[in-house]
Amino acid sequence: MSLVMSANRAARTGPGNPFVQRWAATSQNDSPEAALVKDMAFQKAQKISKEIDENISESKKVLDKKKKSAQILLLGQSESGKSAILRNFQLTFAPSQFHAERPIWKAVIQLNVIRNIKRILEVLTEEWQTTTVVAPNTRDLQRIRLGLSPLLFIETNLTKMISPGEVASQHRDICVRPNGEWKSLIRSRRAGSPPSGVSPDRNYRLQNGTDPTSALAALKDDIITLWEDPGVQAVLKKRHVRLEETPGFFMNDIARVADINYEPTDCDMMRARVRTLGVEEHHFVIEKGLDVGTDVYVTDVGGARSHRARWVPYFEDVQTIMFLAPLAFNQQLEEDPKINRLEDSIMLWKDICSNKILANAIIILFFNKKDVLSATLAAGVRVNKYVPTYPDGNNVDAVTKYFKHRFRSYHRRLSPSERPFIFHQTTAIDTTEMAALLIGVRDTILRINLKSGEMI
Ligand SMILES: Nc1nc2c(ncn2[C@@H]2O[C@H](COP(=O)(O)OP(=O)(O)OP(=O)(O)O)[C@@H](O)[C@H]2O)c(=O)[nH]1
Ligand SMILES: [Mg+2]
Repeated sequence: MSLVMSANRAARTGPGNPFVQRWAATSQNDSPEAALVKDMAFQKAQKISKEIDENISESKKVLDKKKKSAQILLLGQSESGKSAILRNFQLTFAPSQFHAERPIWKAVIQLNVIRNIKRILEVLTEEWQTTTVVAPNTRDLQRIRLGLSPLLFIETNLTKMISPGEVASQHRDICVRPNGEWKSLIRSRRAGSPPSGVSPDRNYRLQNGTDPTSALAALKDDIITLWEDPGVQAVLKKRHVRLEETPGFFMNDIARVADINYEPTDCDMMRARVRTLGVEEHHFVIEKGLDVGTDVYVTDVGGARSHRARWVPYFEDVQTIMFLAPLAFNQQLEEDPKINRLEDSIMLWKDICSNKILANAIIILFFNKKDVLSATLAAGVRVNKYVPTYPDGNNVDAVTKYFKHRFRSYHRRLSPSERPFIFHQTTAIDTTEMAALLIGVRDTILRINLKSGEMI
């Protein structure tokens, strides 16, 4: 839009404009000084105009390139998996760019782990303060808690590096500055890790405790003892703390993640949790295959309720929306625990389908977090306890079929004009499954854009 405006502005002010020509033409009545001044002014105007033309031509090139590329907008509530899908896009189509970010995601995962541990210690402390019953191993656990205290210092340092300005533990999730600024900060400020293979003794590691890798390696055994202790598990259960269900949960992988030589796997990088604030525009170039060199633009948004008003300026001209709706029928929104997650997704879906600005956009629906749905149903949680209208059938296929039908009927009824209903069920942390699916999705997008007359 701004490019079109500047093009118009240039047409109005450029040297080809008759008004400019008329104004600049030297009148026969002008004195030689006046003629000179006018001539200089004309040359200046021409120079500025040439610069504007060059800028416009550059901007047009960018715009044309954007038109010929895939442009995708990711929408959905917070924690629905938008950023994880974006990372899968990178891994599938621009793997070297994705893998170059491994050290960044390592720092994020370490902070995720430390916040997991901190949460456990907080719950234990609350328990010890409010109960008079002393379990036989309480003293051992208290000793472990004391031994893990250097992690608080590491947490502060990591938070400063990843998310400057945020007070450690202000939020459960890591919140970062938009548009990759945080990644550049980590690259420039990352503390050096000990050389691979070097395994210094515990004291050495603690003295060098500002390095999260060494500190976690030194404390690994204590962290495992803490997490695997049946008493600790019982306290977490009693206090309804389901760490396994929180994003960025790595406690079951601690032996691996706290190893001195730890390098995140692709799957770890999908599971790392960073909350998106505002709107982030990502660009990458397809590195291999038939579309090598094609540009992909993906816009990722913060899904929390307070962020949604910021999506609207990005609706104009959008071709494809990927809408993520995990079937989290038994969960509440983190930002507003009175609201059921699935109900929120349905409301949002209705808003997006009926939005007139998005009338020409293709919306691809993803029921993400299939693995979580599967585990929830396997644990015996019944859908009709939360959704009274749900008929019987507590298995993934039946639940998916029911909600797919509901989402499809809103799509058909509320879309301002007819458009295809495209649906996938996904597990964004399964990189192999996602790669195959995203290649298919990319083909669908290109096919639809070609049909609608767009040059791809
Ligand atoms: N188990 C499981 N976890 C997932 C899946 N998809 C995403 N996650 C995890 O869920 C958490 C939240 O995912 P994000 O991609 O950060 O969610 P988001 O929609 O970008 O959230 P906001 O940035 O707050 O809007 C992350 O830790 C992801 O790794 C999935 O299919 N299965
Ligand atoms: Mg996000």
